[in-house]
Amino acid sequence: FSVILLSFLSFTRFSWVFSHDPCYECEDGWKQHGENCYFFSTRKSSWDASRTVCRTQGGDLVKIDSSEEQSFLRTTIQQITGSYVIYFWIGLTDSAEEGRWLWVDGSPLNERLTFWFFHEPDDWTEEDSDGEDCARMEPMYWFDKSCKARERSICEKPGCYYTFTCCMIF
Ligand SMILES: [Ca+2]
Ligand SMILES: [Ca+2]
Ligand SMILES: [Ca+2]
Repeated sequence: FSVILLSFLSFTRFSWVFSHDPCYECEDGWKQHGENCYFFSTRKSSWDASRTVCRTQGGDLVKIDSSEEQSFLRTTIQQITGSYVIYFWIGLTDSAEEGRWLWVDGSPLNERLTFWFFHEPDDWTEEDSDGEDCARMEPMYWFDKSCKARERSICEKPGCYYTFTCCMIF
């Protein structure tokens, strides 16, 4: 009987683990998606200042790794702000070399996974003679914008991994 019970328990545990990712948890105010946690800050600041805030919290500005992550961000922004036209900084910049877009971890932008709006990025110089070297999401599409502009921002960091509470008990 105990063997049957044990196999039942481990089956339940594994199906739960694979369908729900219960082993990752986020601090209050952060939203979980997969193994990562996201903070949607509605305080507006420059791209650099927003990045510093994310880093002091153990993360960085968000890096969008999949269409699925993009749609999670879009729907969450729409849910929390109730708005379909609202801008948030993301962790993408071409400030080191014009036209060469890099994520905050130094990796190059995958050209097959971009969500630029029509005609963007345009490095527009009307507002800032330095052009536009930082990316914001709107939340459906991406736009390049002067890094000095003040926007809301999204931070991302790995979730806390629970070995005891969620994985050992099950
Ligand atoms: Ca990511
Ligand atoms: Ca640029
Ligand atoms: Ca632009």
